[in-house]
Amino acid sequence: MSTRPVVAVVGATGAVGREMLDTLARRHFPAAEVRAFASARSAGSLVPFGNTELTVEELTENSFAGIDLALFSAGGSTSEKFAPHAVAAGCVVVDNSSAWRMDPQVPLVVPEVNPDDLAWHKGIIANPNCSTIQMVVVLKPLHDVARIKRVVVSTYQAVSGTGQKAIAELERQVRELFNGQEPTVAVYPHRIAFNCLPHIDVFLENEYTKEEMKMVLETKKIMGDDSIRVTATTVRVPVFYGHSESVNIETEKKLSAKEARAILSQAPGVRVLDNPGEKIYPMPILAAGQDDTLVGRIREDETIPCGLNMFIVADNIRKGAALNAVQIAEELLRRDLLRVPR
Ligand code: NAP
Ligand code: 3JN
Repeated sequence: MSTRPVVAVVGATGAVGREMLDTLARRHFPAAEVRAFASARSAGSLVPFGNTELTVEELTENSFAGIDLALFSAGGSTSEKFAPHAVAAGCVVVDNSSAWRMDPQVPLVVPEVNPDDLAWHKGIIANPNCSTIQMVVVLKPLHDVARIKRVVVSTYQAVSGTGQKAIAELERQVRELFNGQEPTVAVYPHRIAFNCLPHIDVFLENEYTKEEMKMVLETKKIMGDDSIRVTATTVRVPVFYGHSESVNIETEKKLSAKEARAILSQAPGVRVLDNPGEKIYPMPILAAGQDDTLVGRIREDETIPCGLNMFIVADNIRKGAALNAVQIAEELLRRDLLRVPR
C-alpha cells in the first residue's frame, strides 16, 4: 500500500453508505481512490462523492483485489459472506453490521472511548450499534472518574436507522394521512407516522429485542468492563434523523450534576447543551447533520445516593454509523495499523 489507501464503500447506495462517502469527502480522508459497491440491483448507478459522482460496482468475492480498506454497511449477511474474502485479499474491513461485534477476535471500537483496542485487530474492526455509540461516548468520561455500576436507558430512535425504505415510509405515511388516505404500512409492523413502536429488531427469548441486547452487550465490551449492568428499552419514533436517549446511571462515587457537566464539557466528541432556564437541551433537530454527541438535562437522581439522569442525542447516521467508521479508519492510519496482520 502507498501511504494513501484505496478505499471501498460497500453498501454505497444506502443511507449509511451515502453518508460514508460524504464523510470521506468532507474530512478529506487521504484516499488514493474511493470505489463504490452495492448489489447487482444498483450496479451502474451513480452516487455522489464530494463534487463528483462514482459509478456503483456490483460486489463480488473478487472485488477486493487492490483495495486496502473496505467500509461495509450492507447488512450482516453481506458482511458475513464478503468480509472474509476482503481480509484474505489483504484488505482491512471496518464493518457497520452486528455480524462480528461480539466476536472475541474482533475489536469493537469507538475512537473516543477505546482506540487502543485497534492494536489487536486481525483484519476486521466492528463499528458498534448507533444507540450504543452515542451512549458510551458520554458514559466513558464519567466511568473513568466515578465508575458506573448500572445503566438504565430508553431510546427514541429515528427512522433513518432502518435505512432508505423507512425514511420513504415515514414521508409517504405523513402525506397519505394529510390527504385523508389510509397509510400504507410496509417497513414496520405498524404505522410509524404520529406513533411510537417499542420494537426495534427482533424479539429474543428473554423478551428483550435484539437492539436492546446490542446495547447491553456492546457497552460492556467497548468500556472493557463486564461488571457494568445495563438494561435498555428501545423505541422507534417518527423522527427522520437523530436518536435520543434518556439515560440513568448509578455510580460508585458520588458525582454532582455540576461535576458531571464539567467532566463532559472536556470530553472529546461531546457537546454539553444544558441550560433549561433558557430552554437549551439536546434535540434531534439540533443533532441532525452534526458530528458531536449532545448531552443535557443532567440532574441528580434523588432516589439513590449516587445517581444521575441525562438526555443524549446524536445523528445516528453520522456518529452512530458513518462518522464513527471513518474515524476508525483515520485512527488506523494514524497508528500505522492499516494492514492485515500475517
Ligand atoms: P439501506 O439504506 O437499506 O442500504 C442497504 C445497502 O446495502 C444498499 O447500498 C444495498 O445496495 C446494499 N446491499 C444490500 N444487499 C447487498 C449485497 N448482497 N451486496 C452488496 N450490497 C448490498 O440500509 P442502511 O441504513 O444504509 O444500513 C445498511 C447496514 O448498515 C444495516 O443493515 C446495518 O447492518 C448497518 N447499520 C448500522 C448502523 C449502526 O448502528 N452502526 C446503523 C444503520 C445501519 P442496493 O442498492 O444494491 O440494494
Ligand atoms: O434501528 C436503528 O436505529 C439502528 C439499526 C441498526 C441495524 C439495522 C439493521 C441491521 C443493524 C445494526 O447495526 O445493529 C443491523 C445489524 O444487525 O447489522
